Amino acid sequence: MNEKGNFAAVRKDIAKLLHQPEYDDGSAGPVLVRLAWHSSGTYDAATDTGGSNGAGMRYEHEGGDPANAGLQHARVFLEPVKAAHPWITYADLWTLAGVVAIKEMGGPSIPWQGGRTDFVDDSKLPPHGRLPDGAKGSDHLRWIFYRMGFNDQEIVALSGAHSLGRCHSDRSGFEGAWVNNPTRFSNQYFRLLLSLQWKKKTLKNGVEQFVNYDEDSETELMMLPTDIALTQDREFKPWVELYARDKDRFFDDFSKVFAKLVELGIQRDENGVATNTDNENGGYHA
Ligand code: ZEM
Repeated sequence: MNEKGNFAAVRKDIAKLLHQPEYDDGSAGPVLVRLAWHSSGTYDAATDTGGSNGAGMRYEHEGGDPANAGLQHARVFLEPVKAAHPWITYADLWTLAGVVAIKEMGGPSIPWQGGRTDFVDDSKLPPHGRLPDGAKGSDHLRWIFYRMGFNDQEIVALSGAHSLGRCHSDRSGFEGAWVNNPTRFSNQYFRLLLSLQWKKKTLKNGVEQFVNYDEDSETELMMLPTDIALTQDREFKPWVELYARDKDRFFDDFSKVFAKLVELGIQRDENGVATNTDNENGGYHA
């Protein structure tokens, strides 16, 4: 097989770079998941702008959005993969890396298809402020995620990605991890949201987040105000409860909604071949 379009080879190389003993909790996985999410999560369904096509984070307009602080680490991790498979677009590589990382960290298989373009269409550039602000509440979550075309159930399922990774005070201002094992994909985030007692804490930088206050717990865990909002909202809370008790249901729903996320703004013909692409990479299937 011609190497061009060999997404299986790319998947293998992504899986190989996840182990990063010097970085965070020893894995590039969580920050790669966040890269996939932020490249797609700028989508606005009403104007068909934003989304992963264009890989706009390579440039200052989108890369310089304060919401994307720290994601250069994820992009640097992936450079050797791009060098080894120069035919893949960055837009495909970044979304595929999230999908591979989730699987390698014990999460579900997520359907993924290639064909995203790196062509930057200036008329589709997302303004800053399209990504959610963790300091806010449920109204804000609905405002942000309804714009992309998600419903309440999907908002809660997507939020379960916070079983991965951590907050860094020099990136978002928040600090700490949501769960004790942040390189393992699980429904632990939902379980802890319901089982621990969360209290507000003001960090030295003035940022407010929630921390657990069980005296015997070894490490301090955290939740964003938006995470706590899921337990305080009548429509969101039943989904938190369901995903806390039914891990398989969470994995199924997460797989579907993450697949939908990385497809935002990608148009395909009846054979699944991407059509809003100006290069010849469209149409290869993983
Ligand atoms: Zn996150 N997220 N996110 N998120 N996120 C952070 C980290 C990670 C919100 C948010 O403000 C933050 C989704 C949704 C939402 C991940 C995945 C996904 C951080 C910490 C913040 C502040 C950044 C830092 O300091 O490095 C908010 C408000 C969200 C609205 C619901 C969705 C959806 C995700 C994927 C499906 C991941 C994996 C991380 C950990 C990154 C890392 O570097 O460890």
